[in-house]
Amino acid sequence: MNVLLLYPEFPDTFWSFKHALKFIHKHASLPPLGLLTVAAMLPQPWAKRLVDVNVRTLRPKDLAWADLVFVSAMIAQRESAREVIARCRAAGKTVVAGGPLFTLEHEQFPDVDHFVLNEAEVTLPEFLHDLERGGARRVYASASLPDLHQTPAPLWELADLQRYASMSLQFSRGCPFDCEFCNVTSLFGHRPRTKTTAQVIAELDRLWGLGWRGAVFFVDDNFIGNKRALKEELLPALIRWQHGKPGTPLFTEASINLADDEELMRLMVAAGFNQVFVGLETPEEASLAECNKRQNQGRDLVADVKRIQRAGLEVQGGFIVGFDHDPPTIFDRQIEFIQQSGIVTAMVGLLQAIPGTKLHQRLNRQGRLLGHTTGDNVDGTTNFIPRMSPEALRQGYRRLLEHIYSPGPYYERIRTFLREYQAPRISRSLNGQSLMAFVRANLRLGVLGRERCHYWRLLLWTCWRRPAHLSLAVTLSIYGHHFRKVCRLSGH
Ligand code: B12
Ligand code: SF4
Repeated sequence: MNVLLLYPEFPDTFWSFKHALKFIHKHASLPPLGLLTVAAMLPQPWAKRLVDVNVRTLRPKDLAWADLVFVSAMIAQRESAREVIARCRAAGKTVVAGGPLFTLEHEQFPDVDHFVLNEAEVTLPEFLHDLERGGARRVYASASLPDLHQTPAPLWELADLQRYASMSLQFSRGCPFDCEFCNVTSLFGHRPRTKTTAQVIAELDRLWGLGWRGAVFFVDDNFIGNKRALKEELLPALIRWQHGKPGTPLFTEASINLADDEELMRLMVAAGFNQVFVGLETPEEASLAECNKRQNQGRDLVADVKRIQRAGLEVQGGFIVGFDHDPPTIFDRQIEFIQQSGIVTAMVGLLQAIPGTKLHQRLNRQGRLLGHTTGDNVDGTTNFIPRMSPEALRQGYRRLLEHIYSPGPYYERIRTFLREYQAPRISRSLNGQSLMAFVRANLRLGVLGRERCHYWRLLLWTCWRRPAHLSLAVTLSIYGHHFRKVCRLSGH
């Protein structure tokens, strides 16, 4: 059996980092970990190939080779998923689909032969069993949440690793919190289910064995969901694993209560973490209460962010506007919040209601749903009737983005951050690739870019005040170029 693993294209968004990746000659940020994990669960004798449309085109001969095509996608890839499925159909191939997009809306894809939904650890064995007997059903779904101890290591060797900026690895699924808009708990539950430390170390060894020397993203929904397992087992093992190696920078996602635990932050930094994405959402307490973001309520969120930065972790932040309790002043308050916190990579999205979430259920009950979400919460659209007038929301959102990504405030935020940031134990190493990125940045941002004065001022300031962070200052300047491009902002 020849199985083609097919990953549709992401739109050009904040998350694609497309305009930043050009500086380091990479095609995509991360490989499709779900498909690589599923590949490892397929019968060993089957031949497997991966086509990630984000890094290379799907050719007719790829389809001609395949007996079965396995497609994975999240909502943001919906359009590209439709296109590639239509091509498979036209080529007469049997299509098997799974992953978050299909788990939520499989009935929208009449051209798919088999849906293997939810977590493949549960649904795939039954599908394979039925397929072998020639009687596979159309839909395989299950509400049970598997133990990850049996999850095999992803087959990274199927991917052309050099085309990606980072590798991804998963330690846990699920999150103890219950934010109303979030899809994680409806898909993966509240109890964080973890792999064993031995599994994680074996996966890192495998990446190392394949020659990977770059950063690794722990794609956990909330890395600190099980603090005891981290402190007692995983982080000490990661510290030992890094020992004697040049250092693999790690990054992840966590909730803000990370700021309360000095020991956890210290161990994470010692283990190689230098970046963490935190859902901050909003400075408006009533909106935090509305979306049940309990862990963010009643805190000084700016002080929390600075504590994490001082520990040696760069904080990337998720912010949302469009809550029912957002006052008209929310846009200015978000701007102030983001500028003060020194969160350079601030992903500000308009609230969207993803099917399966409590938010979706509530808006449905209230008769406020307007249709599908695009799955891209930074494209300026929403799929429900907001309390604020839609025009005020759209204009306020646009103004917010224009402000925080325009060069003045953006470069000012980099300085605010670098003033606070404690150099991590393992930082981005300087190599040929980063030197080339530096040369390109000098040309693209420092000569051709309208932001050139801000760029050179930042570099001079960094050399003088925070010389150890020069490479980081350049990286963040490059990200700014990407954000301005996707927001279609000028370089002024
Ligand atoms: C890494 C990640 C990303 C990366 C993706 C990079 C990449 N190349 O894959 C990036 C940063 C680009 C990203 C972006 C976004 N993401 Co994202 N992301 C994740 C995250 C944290 C991990 C994904 C992962 O690798 N998981 C590990 C693998 C092993 O799990 P998996 O893919 O689910 O696969 C399992 C099953 O689904 C199944 N399976 C998967 N595919 C297939 C295929 C077949 C054929 C079969 C049989 C089975 C199967 O088997 C696997 C093993 O059980 C997930 C959360 C999560 N826990 O999954 C969110 C998640 C997928 N993202 C989500 C969202 C909402 C987004 C954003 C919209 C964020 C935002 N707020 O703007 C953007 C959208 C993209 C854009 N605008 O361009 C949602 C998905 C919503 C949805 N239903 O589509 C998730 C679930 C998180 C959440 N908040 O709810 N994301
Ligand atoms: S803390 Fe993050 S992952 Fe957990 S429920 Fe809230 S938004 Fe989802």
